[in-house]
Amino acid sequence: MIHKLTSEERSTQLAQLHGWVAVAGRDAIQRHFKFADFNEAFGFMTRVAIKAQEMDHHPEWFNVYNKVEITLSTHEANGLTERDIKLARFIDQAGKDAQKG
Ligand code: H2B
Repeated sequence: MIHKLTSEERSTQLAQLHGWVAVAGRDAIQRHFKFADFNEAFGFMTRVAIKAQEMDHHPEWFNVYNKVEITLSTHEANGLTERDIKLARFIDQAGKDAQKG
């Protein structure tokens, strides 16, 4: 079983990410993205999907046109783990160029 982050590890790691917030009532983090249009949003989602498949670690996400909401948690651990942090770092990088606001 993968190690669930302690609250200390959690806050250290979260401080190094961009715009991720804790989800109320659940050990998970969430970030909202807004892109110029659907094409930019879906291009971003495609890059994240390829990484997720490689990592065998998948986001929970919701897309409407140019908006993407992403929630990360490790189902197997029922909480936040290093895998979520690793994927969040990739997502931050992938979203950096394309993001509008
Ligand atoms: N993604 C996430 N977010 N949490 C998991 O525990 C998880 C996953 N487990 N992707 C993987 C797939 C598992 O179901 C497969 C069988 O390896």
